[in-house]
Amino acid sequence: MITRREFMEGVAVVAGSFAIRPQEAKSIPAIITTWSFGKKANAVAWEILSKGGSSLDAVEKGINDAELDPDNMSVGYGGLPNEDGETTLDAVLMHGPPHAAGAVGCLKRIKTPISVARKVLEKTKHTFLVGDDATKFAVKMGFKEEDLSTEKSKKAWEAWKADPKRTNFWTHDTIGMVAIDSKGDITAGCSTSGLAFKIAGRVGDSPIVGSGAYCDNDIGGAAATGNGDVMMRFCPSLMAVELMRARKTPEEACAIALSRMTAKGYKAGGAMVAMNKKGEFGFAQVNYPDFQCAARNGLIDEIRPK
Ligand code: SD4
Repeated sequence: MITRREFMEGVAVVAGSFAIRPQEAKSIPAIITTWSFGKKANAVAWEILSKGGSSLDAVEKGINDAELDPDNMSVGYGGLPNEDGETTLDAVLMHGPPHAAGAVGCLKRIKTPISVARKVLEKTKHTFLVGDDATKFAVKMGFKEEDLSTEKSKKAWEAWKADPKRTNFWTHDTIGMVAIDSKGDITAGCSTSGLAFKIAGRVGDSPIVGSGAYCDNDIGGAAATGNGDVMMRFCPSLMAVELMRARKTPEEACAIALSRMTAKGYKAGGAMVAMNKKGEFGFAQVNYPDFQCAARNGLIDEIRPK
């Protein structure tokens, strides 16, 4: 078991961990989403949750909002491409009641990977489909094959290609979302175009169950954003949920999960959001000072830290 002292030591190396005031944050339904654009995604999810809808629908539709936004250059349509100039997408959707997940990695030419992940979850006995074959599956399921690049994403790639000192870089917009509905059912999801200008074929942490997102219907859920090549070595979303099972608060769970990376000497940037069965929120970041997240329930609709 992790002691309070170990937790404090962990936090000392985690560059910031913040709590939403507890009295405002113990109400269901509720949603917590990575990054400030999560507020807009939460509004879509809240429409569903506030009318008694399911967390599965709320997380899918909330994430679709970011995927379909051409100005969000790290998720879905308009996401920054790989080094060959092609945008490839990763997503996972995990639903608490059946403890089931669907995921797609390196998905091409489909704008809404979280919805393809939902088809994997609901229509197959599998969990994870990848690459062109995942696209073929999506087309069979009725999705339209489309060009994912926008003028903006093409220009960004051309500028990168023309730069003799080019390197790939982290974009700050992977969407990770955890929701609990009025029945108390939990869903967690994550969707991204990943590392900008990555090597073709690279799949990050986002579509990996337990890494990009995870939930246990008895305990809560968590989602992660950041340097996925490092984060996936720690399965931080699974870890955060297990820490909540061991009675850590969501905030403590996120901070401890991230401190596992620093304890091994990694300086990679990463951030997490988590929510427990009571609808309490928490989040933390390490070497990711710009990180913000957005939480919503019947009492709050806010971005933290401010
Ligand atoms: C990845 N974790 O593909 C993602 C990137 C990310 O905000 O979170 N960006 O490694």
